[in-house]
Amino acid sequence: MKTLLLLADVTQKMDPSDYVGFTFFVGCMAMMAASAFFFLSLNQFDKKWRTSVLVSGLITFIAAVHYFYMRDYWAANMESPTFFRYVDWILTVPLMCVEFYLILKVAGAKQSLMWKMILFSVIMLVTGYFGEAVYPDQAALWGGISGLAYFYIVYEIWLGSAKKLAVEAGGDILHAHKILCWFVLVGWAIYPLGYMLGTEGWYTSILGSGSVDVAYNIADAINKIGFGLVIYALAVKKQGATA
Ligand SMILES: *C/C=C(C)/C=C/C=C(C)/C=C/C1=C(C)CCCC1(C)C
Repeated sequence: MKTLLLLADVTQKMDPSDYVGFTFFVGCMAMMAASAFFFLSLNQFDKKWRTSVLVSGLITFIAAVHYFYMRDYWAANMESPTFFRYVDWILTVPLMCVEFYLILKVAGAKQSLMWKMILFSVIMLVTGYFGEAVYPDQAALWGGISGLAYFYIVYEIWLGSAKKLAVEAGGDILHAHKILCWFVLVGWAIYPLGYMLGTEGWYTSILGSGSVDVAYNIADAINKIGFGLVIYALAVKKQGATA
């Protein structure tokens, strides 16, 4: 009964012009549908590719659960759910690094590559959280440090050892790796842009202010679902080749 009343409360408060709340709702449904899609497809893959598709599903599923929390937090407080946002990212971004490792394993990728990428992704997110939530008057500084860690990840996959492994693997894997590289370079770049819209720094006079949540929600849909679909398509292709 209490839950029902709470839900009724939240529903009543939804304002038709609340486009931020709208993107949180769509985010919940999109992440949930994508998770169902990845999980229900698992049976068609053999063991080698099942793990990769399973991780795609875990990424969207973890995001779906956080989106339900973020949607309600937004509806109740009309304030960015920064805490839930970063908990989601600290779980899902390292899993995306694991995806790079999993598809490059055929070319002999070592676990050290995976841990290096995970470490830099954690540095990127922890420093970003400091700038957004803990020391907002030093947002530009923390965002800059976060950006360096981001560039390291970009370097590693575009030019570093991950790139070399992808070239060695060749074929479908190289092709998928390239698409994932574009996701990280372009799709992930939406996040620092959203960060700059939502915090104060040297960039504020150039960019102005805007909804950090709309930017993050659009970026999450592109990067989590799109990224997962690239892995799924690769698994389907490889499966066709071996079956
Ligand atoms: C599913 C969630 C993903 C792929 C989140 C990615 C987040 C980033 C690439 C965040 C990057 C940031 C910077 C590069 C600088 C400013 C602070 C951040 C954390 C927004």
